[in-house]
Amino acid sequence: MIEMEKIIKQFLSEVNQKNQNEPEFMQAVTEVAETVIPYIVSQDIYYGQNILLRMVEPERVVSFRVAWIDDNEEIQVNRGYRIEMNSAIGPYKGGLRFHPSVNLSILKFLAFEQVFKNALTTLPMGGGKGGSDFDPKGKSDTEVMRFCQSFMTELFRHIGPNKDIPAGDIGVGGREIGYLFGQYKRLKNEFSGVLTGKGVSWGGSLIRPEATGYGVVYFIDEMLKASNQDLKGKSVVISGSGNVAQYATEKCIHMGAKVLTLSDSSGYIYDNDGINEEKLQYIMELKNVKRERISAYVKKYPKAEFYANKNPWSVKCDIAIPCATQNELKVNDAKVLIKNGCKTVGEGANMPCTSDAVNLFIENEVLYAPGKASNAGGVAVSGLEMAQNSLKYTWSREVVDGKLKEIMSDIHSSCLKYGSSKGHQVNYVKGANIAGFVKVADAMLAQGVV
Ligand code: NDP
Ligand code: 2IT
Repeated sequence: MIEMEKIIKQFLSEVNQKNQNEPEFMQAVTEVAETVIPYIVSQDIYYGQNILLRMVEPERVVSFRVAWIDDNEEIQVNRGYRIEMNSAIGPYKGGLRFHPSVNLSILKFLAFEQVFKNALTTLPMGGGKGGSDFDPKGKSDTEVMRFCQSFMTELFRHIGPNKDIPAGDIGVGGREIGYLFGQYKRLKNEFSGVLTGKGVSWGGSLIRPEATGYGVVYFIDEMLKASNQDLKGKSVVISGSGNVAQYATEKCIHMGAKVLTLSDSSGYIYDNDGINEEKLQYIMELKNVKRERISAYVKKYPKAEFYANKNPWSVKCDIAIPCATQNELKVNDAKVLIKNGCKTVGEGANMPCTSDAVNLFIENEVLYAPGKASNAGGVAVSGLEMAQNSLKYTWSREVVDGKLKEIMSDIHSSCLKYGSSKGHQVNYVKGANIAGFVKVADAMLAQGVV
């Protein structure tokens, strides 16, 4: 045991040496190393191949200037990135994030997680991530369009339908994908499946907007079923109010659970009666069309309460689904959730729980699903969008939703395969990390040292 700790520590110190000032990236690597290295050491085919050391080194990192002109005719300069992390099992695939906090560390952590997540989907996709420190909040539509066009004018030379296929993430939804796609098509004179999350009339897949949120709830349902429970009647606390939070809420409502909260970066709303379909429609209009703050909810529904600058983790619930951003649920929040009787946590966001919070959940036998397993439904349906683009065909809602459900169930089974141990709660972190690792590592071994 002591020997194993030494091996892990040595590995992490080597990675840290090369990646200083990248705390989010090191956080993601540490979690993988702690679960995967003991497995590598136990398997002759992987031991001594330095596979994990190869996996933490991106195949390629592109960083570029994005200059554009705002509505006041002032010149603005942002930084754009694309991290092409791993292409062992397929072309690079992963979203673009537009948020002022975007930096190399955050995108490398997201790209690293994406490699494992995409492997878990059962579809042939490598891992990548990109974005910019551009803040779409408060910008006019034409400013967003000009930014997207400038961003794509550099990005287009690095991507392609068989090379690297970006999609949305925080701050990048249907509107941004439209502007990015338009500029790519214009530059290449080519109509292709280079991006996913496209509109349904121009190559998009039905269920892609819903997929991440629906997928999280399908995954939570699998976890509950495996411990002889179900979602019906459960109280749910959700953070965020963007794409993932909205459709997680919708699926919870469909499955008979009661959603009590939603949030944004200015605070959270608490609705003791539960957010129903009509209230959710109002939120979708508020966030996606008017682009306003979640606090407006309490003006429309005065029985609900708004708590400024707070997260929703103090609200008593059976299930928590963090759907906003990384490290939004800290160890003190985890303590409060556990004290209030929360027994299940499914991550909709990427790495929303800090490492201490995750460890506390596992120690207390909370059913805890890491994002790379539970939020994989979004990229999985992106994979299905790519398949439909290749076929030049579209599948119905029912077909895509059926495939999504099946994929979430397969991911759950993969987690059980590597995360079960007699007499213990399933460790979904260990299960997801090892299952993702095995698929990518086998491909890397077969393809030689490249
Ligand atoms: P959206 O941009 O649609 O929504 C993001 C939501 O999170 C908003 O409510 C936003 O509030 C809130 N938020 C963002 N940053 C912060 C912050 N620093 N503090 C508090 N709240 C914050 O993004 P998505 O719903 O697409 O993404 C949410 C999470 O899900 C991210 O972690 C993303 O990586 C992950 N994810 C997304 C997938 C997808 O298909 N879209 C797939 C898998 C994972 P505000 O408006 O105030 O900024
Ligand atoms: O984090 C994620 O999995 C996403 N933002 C979706 C990526 C994709 O390519 O659909």
